[in-house]
Amino acid sequence: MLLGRKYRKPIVIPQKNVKQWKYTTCNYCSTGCAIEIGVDEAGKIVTSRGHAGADVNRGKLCIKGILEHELFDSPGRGSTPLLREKFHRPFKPVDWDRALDYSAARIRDIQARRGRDSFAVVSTGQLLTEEFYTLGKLVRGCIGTNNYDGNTTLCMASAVSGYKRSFGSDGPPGCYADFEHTDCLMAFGSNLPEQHPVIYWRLQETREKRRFPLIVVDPRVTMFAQFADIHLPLVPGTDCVLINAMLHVIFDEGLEDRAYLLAHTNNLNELETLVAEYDPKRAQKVCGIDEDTIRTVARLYAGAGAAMSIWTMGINQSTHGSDGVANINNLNLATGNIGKPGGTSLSITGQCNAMGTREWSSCSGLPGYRQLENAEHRNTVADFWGIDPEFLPKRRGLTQTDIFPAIETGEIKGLWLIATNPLTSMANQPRIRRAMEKLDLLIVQDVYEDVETNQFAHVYLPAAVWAEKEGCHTNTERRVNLTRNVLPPYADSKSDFWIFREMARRFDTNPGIRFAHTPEETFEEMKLLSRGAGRILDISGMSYDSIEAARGIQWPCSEAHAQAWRDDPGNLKGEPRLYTDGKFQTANGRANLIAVRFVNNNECPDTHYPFWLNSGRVVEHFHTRTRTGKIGNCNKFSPTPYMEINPDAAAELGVQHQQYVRLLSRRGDAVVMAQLTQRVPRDMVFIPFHFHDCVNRLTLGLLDPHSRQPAFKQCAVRLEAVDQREAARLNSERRAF
Ligand SMILES: Nc1nc2c(c(=O)[nH]1)N[C@H]1C(S)=C(S)[C@@H](COP(=O)(O)OP(=O)(O)OC[C@H]3O[C@@H](n4cnc5c(=O)[nH]c(N)nc54)[C@H](O)[C@@H]3O)O[C@H]1N2
Ligand SMILES: Nc1nc2c(c(=O)[nH]1)N[C@H]1C(S)=C(S)[C@@H](COP(=O)(O)OP(=O)(O)OC[C@H]3O[C@@H](n4cnc5c(=O)[nH]c(N)nc54)[C@H](O)[C@@H]3O)O[C@H]1N2
Ligand code: SF4
Ligand SMILES: [Mo]
Repeated sequence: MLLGRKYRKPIVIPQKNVKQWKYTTCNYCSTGCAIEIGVDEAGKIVTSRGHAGADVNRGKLCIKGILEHELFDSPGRGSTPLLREKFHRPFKPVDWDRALDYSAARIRDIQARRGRDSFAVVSTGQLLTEEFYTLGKLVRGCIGTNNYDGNTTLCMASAVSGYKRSFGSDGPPGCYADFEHTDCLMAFGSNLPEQHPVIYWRLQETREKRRFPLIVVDPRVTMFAQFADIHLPLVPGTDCVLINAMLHVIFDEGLEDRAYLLAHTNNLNELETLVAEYDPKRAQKVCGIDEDTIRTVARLYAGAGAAMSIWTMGINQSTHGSDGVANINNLNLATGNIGKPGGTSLSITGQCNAMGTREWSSCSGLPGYRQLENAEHRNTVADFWGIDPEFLPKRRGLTQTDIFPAIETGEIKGLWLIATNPLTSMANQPRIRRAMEKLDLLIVQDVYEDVETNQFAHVYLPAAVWAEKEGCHTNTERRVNLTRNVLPPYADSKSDFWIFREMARRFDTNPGIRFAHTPEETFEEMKLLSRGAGRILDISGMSYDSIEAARGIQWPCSEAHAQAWRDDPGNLKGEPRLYTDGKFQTANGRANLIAVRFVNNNECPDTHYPFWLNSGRVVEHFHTRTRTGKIGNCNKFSPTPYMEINPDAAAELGVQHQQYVRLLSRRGDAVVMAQLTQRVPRDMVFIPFHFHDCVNRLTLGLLDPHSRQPAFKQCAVRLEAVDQREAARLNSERRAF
């Protein structure tokens, strides 16, 4: 055998013959990486690369982004609209006119018989911003139902609610560059290296140059926890107790930034009085983190020159989601860490354009962070759209998690699902299935015909995906970035933008309403709605060309910013941070401190169901796998539904590594493969939610009272042995791509 360097074959990167690189933004997670798609002489897509000049990713991509261009012609794509009168009959292919005429007629019929709100619309965080705006205009201005929401209720609702309660407005105040300035970073319920790999890389890069403490709060020993200086494996659902105890120490030891608190906040007394009750000695018994560690972490955080918090679903998806967010904001306000470099409270967003839907879709309000409850806002938007202000509802309608129960009760008869797959992604799947069976009309608008929810559809509308379309996303740090149209839609699928405009033509409710012809014209229209004194969500200084030239621009970005670029063309940027002057969007301009009392209202393990059921994600897959499940190299790494279980718990139950196990909850059962690992404590199992007929057959999904977001991560299950051959058979019958 020949050994040694000189005998090794050199690595050769095959020549891809790229003729042109086209500019896009990744369509998976909210990191917002800029991707260039390589097209050859014949116009065929041959490869992708991260854009080296984009500040977000600086040339990097994760596995999903690198392979994303493979999805354009992946199996299961919808090629033509489909129609059937009853969902158990076979679908028939129809042309677009027939599908849209039928849909519009049925919507009008349901609304005529049962009232406008008996038809509901549930969208997503995965369309382009211009599409969100157009959908909002269609739903609010033409169809006129108030039961209109997005899957962001499963995802970001608690962050939105917490931001609004604390700061008077949605909008994450920080940015990735804060990593370069912070002296202490605390991450709550986020597994950054797997779920936002490129944000993690940005963080890691700064930590290699300059050490500062990284504290990770997660009941699991995630990859993030393994890289942390301090890992706090708290009892699920008790983050508020931990934070209250930290605040107790901070006030008790006089470590707070009293000058900031007195100048810029409301309710200081209430907060101080409440946290006085949360002595670490008592708190440790609830949150499972010992008193000394709580004190150490509190002192580290308050003592750092600048400290920042980030969080994701471990906080949001809880019955204390909104309170958790408000309490993280409390911690940052108390230590003077808002709106300063390295001092911030930064919610890490989920989907690629979950921010875009919050900003522009009119789901929970009106475009540009306007509110239905505010008469002036209703008038402005109605006037701008050319509709009667009285046509707009005066308060928000049902959230996604309340729409499904309203289908059960018969209050809602028709549903339009756009780019979301609730049959797999919502808690308590048996109940969701029963609700769907009850619908008189279900319209599913998705890129994939084989999306599970389509089982119950009457109309299927095939949508174009990602760079088959053109438009913007907003990422976690408020950066608006562009996807250029690279290729035409697959087969006879159409862009969501086209579908919304065509649907609008079929409603003559408000004859004055007009829809722009292209996404770029739509963006120009949105700019007009975004400008104005005191508006933080200002994009009026941006244009498609300037966004591409800057590889993404953060809002607020006003006409004054645009003028600054004209004077100094190298300087294309918006504002990296919000609230730098300590002025907030509340009535008196001060941030609200919110005293958060902990009530243990979760489904906790007991003698019948002794394990916590925790759920989340793995790096290779995205959500319900409609996309990544079709991409060979993503699927290969994680093909099987599995659970993490602690080896000691497994030994006690006689469960072997890679054996199949049945899990039971009060809702249903699921069969998964056991992966023995110390990542989870002895009383917990963790299951990625990517697989159909799996974890969401078990989850309960109790709702947060403020945000209506489900507690996906705190449920109780027990384990049972299962016949291995039967389980293997069941498993191979699952959808395999
Ligand atoms: N690869 C990949 N990346 C993704 C996605 C994907 O599907 N795949 N989805 C995107 C989307 S939409 C989202 S929302 C984000 C989600 O991103 P993350 O929130 O980072 O991911 P999750 O795995 O859902 O949950 C994070 C952690 O919360 C922990 N946790 C559970 N209960 C608690 C608790 O009570 N307290 C605390 N502090 N932690 C707890 C879990 O153990 C888990 O490790 O990822 C985005 N990025
Ligand atoms: N147990 C458990 N459940 C969870 C979670 C958890 O942590 N645990 N996390 C929750 C979270 S945070 C989220 S965000 C949700 C996600 O839940 P879903 O939104 O239901 O999941 P996706 O698989 O992303 O569904 C998006 C659908 O949109 C389609 N699509 C993609 N791009 C386009 C497009 O451009 N146009 C159209 N029309 N369709 C498109 C895709 O094919 C896919 O079918 O799941 C939630 N469910
Ligand atoms: S980190 Fe997120 S945005 Fe970046 S390539 Fe991966 S999935 Fe796409
Ligand atoms: Mo999400």
